[in-house]
Amino acid sequence: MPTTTADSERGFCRDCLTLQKRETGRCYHCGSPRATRHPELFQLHLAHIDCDAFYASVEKRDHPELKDKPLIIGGGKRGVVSTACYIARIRGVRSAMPMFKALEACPDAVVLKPDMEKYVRVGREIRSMMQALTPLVEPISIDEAFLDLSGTERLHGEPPALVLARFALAVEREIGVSVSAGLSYCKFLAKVASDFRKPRGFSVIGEAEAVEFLKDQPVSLIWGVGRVFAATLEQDGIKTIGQIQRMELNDLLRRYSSMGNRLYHLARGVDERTVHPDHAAKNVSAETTFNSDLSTRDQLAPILRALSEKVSARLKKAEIAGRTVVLKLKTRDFKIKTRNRQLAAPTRLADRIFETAMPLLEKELDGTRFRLLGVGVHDLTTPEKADPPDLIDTKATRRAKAEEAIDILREKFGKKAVETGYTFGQSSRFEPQQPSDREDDF
Ligand code: DCP
Ligand code: MG
Repeated sequence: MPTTTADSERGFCRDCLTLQKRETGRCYHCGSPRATRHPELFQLHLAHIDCDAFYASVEKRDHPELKDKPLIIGGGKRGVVSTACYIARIRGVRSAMPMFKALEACPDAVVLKPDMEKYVRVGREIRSMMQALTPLVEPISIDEAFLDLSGTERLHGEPPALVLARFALAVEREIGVSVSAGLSYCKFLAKVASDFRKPRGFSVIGEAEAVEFLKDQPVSLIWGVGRVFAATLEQDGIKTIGQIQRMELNDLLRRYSSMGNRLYHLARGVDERTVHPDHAAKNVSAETTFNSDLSTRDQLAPILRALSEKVSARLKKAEIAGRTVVLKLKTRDFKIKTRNRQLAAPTRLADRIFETAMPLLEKELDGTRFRLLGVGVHDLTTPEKADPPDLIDTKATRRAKAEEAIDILREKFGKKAVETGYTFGQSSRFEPQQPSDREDDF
């Protein structure tokens, strides 16, 4: 369906996919209120798709009698909410909320235990539908992915926006769950857009409006600005992205080093990251810069332990595992050292990551003062073959079992409920001052 400039000003209907001829609120063809209009609608190519209330949507599909009921997935061994349907969310239920609180907010909710195997299967079905649209699909988690649809217009006979809307309808019809899509010219804003009008959302952020759109948004919208870094920025008087837009690059670099660079560019809607197909990231890593330089085992080991736990948590959440453990150090004079070791089998356990990285760290402890420590896992793969029982080191198997038990307790009572010997009582001391991210390459 070739499009013209005139078409692009009119948009299309997300229900019948008819191009809109008039500037009316409803679709002139089917009367649906879901008509989408945007001046750049037919030029944009970068999409982010995220399923709506994913686990709950899958369960509602399989239990139609629950369609209009508040539904919570969680409980059982897990003491927290994994997700809640949008009806339960209106009543205040949120992911990661303790189950008793969720039931206080919504006593009539139906609670189902998660069926991970099923969700992984459905997630894969949706992923293969994405891969039929473009080879450039980058899964981020079980229910979300980036898609680069540039250059697919000839294949599909229509621009990316329509491909995306058609895809959303197909997932509803063929899989039975709904998705929200964001369309933009870069990853950062595509992801922001997909979160904009959930559920069944379709939001567009064009290049011409990006800076203006970002101006009044909170800094936490910026990819990589977590709770801790947002607090640092707030202490410095920076709350909105507009304030960052008015700052010089040099000033941001001086204040926040490499993160300053990211703030500067993303605040202006400049994001050059491309879509990497097949796996979510080349590696999963976490790092922290210290308030003052550190050099001893006693100082560094607990930090390495905490970082290993962070990496492990991300691997577990993303349903991936990795075969190579990488240690990163930055010396006082900014020299970066990386050391790595390959494992016999992929891992996603904090204990294995830590036990592998610790000897690498010990070799570097010769009095050198370090300003940064990081740990990461490379050579990512699916988790099926991860962490087999260790026949040689039976202690490692016992520790792996203990870690599983700790994971369950943490989900039940919160992250800090169980601290290991290494991290006990130190959590607040090594909160990263520079947010680290799984897409940081090292
Ligand atoms: N999940 C979980 N624990 C969390 C967050 C999420 O177990 N703290 C699981 C359940 C979700 C799934 O991951 O269904 C996908 O996570 P999302 O953050 O995309 O949340 P939902 O898809 O549930 O809701 P939304 O419509 O906000 O995307
Ligand atoms: Mg989701």
